Amino acid sequence: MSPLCKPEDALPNLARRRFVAAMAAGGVMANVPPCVKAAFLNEAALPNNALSGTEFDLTIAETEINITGTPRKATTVNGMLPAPTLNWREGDTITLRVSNRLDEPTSIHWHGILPPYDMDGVPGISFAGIAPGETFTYRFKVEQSGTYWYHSHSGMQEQTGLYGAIIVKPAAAEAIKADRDCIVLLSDWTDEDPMTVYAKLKKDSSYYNFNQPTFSDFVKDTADSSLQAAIAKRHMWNMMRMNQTDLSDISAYTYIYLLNGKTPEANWTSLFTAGERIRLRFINAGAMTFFDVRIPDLPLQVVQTDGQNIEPVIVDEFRIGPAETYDVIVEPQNRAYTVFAQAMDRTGYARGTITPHAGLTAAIPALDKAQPLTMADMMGAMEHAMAPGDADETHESDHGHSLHSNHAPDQMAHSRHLPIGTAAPVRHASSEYGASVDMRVDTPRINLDDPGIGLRNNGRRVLTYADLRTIGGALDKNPPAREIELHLTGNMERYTWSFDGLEFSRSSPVHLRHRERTRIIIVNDTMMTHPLHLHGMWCELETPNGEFQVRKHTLTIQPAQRISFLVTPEVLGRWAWHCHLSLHMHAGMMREVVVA
Ligand SMILES: [Cu+2]
Repeated sequence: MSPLCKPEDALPNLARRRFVAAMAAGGVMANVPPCVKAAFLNEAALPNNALSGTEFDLTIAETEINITGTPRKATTVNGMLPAPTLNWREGDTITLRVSNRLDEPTSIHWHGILPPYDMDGVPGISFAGIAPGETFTYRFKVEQSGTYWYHSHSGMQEQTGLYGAIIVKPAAAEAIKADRDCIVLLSDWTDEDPMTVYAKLKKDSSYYNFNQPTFSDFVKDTADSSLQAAIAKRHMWNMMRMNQTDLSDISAYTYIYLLNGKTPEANWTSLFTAGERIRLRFINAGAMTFFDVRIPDLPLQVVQTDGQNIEPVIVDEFRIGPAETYDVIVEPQNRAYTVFAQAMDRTGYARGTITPHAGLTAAIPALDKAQPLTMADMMGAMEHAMAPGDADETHESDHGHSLHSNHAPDQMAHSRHLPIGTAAPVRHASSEYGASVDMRVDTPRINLDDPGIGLRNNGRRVLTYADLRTIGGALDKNPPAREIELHLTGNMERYTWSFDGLEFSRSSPVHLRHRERTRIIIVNDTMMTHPLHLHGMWCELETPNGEFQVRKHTLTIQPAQRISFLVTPEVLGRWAWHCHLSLHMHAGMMREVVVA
């Protein structure tokens, strides 16, 4: 038996019953060999079958699987969930024949890879999509290395399982030395039809939020402060029609969180030999979930993000947004460890085990307590929190009030615990003044050293963007020739999401000039964290002082935060730019970018 295999005897009875049931159902798990070939051991401890080389045949189909005990249909590649890992080599020209056996159009986007635009796989922007029964051939030269992934860019197919890892070996020697290589692909699964989930959120954006303040919270508030302050706090949040606990749109009420396709109960397990340096390649393929990852008792040396090597930094924990990747080196002792990835809203977790001996497990930590958003999360640097004119907004006043400026009670200013960077002036586009926008931030915070809601002052060393420094610096040292400012906007009640108050369907493309260094400023005018993915070019994040920080394909932007990054579009064509929370993209937080 391969040491990568979870010995079946060690599975809890329930997990085994489910496992056996899944096998009997002839579902996805039946297609996954119970043991990964030992040949992969020194390459990647893969979640399932890996495919290597330069020619690939990928068949997309609907497959019955059983994750929770109830059979459901998943969208699979070659019958698998997660989709097979693709092992590429930098410098190779890759051919991928993708066949669609669904009864709806499909597509595959190679996330973080920079191919010619018509190979990028976004229907309506890079190509027409792949019609049912059709085979589309992708072919491009791979001119980068590192940890990436791929997923459908059609409908809800990413949520229903169409995601897998891409590992690109460098043409030269691997700079990151490790004895063992292991993919840790995190995702979220729901037995509900994702369109039903979407419809519920459209009706009630807090449908899946069970962290909402209750009467007992109110009593606790009154004990913590004065009764009047508690009433004022409730009144203020109510008045703004915001919810302090609105950390995620979708919770474990419907989601089960997966690690390499396995439920916490099924406990994905990988064996190691004591004394080894292990490279863990974390990929967040979740459709709607931020994960906070740690391995209790094991320092994490972060060495790469989004496929780009960084100066190593040691932490205990890191937050990974949808579509981001982090490569981490660990040197475990001769004992078992739990790989613990709790959802940002603390309603559930994904979990796996690394162990030197089959059958060993380590304790599973308790979920952290959910922390409420602070006023700084909502409004940035506080002083002039809401834009003048908010009171004139054309909101339906079904709550008997409208969003109003200058009503932030003074006591809220004391509730912030985070370092707040110098506020920067912002410009709100005129399109932000409309029914698509229920909140604007005038004085956003600009610091990058905030780990984010739920991770502040938790007693652990938590990674922040201020810790990430790409080795070698910026790709293009030229100063920006021009600047573009865009705001992340939304209306929680309507569950619409947009850039500058314009949903994708109402927007026109952003134009960038070929090879022109451009600074892009993003202000998050919402109270949610958004992982923003720009196709076709690297985003080189700047420090608040305008110095190069890190090169990424997906930038997570916190509530009321302003960031700036530089791009040099090297590849002509049409590209997608969107929030990687799947339903935010569907609800309009997407733009086309034209490079000409
Ligand atoms: Cu978003």
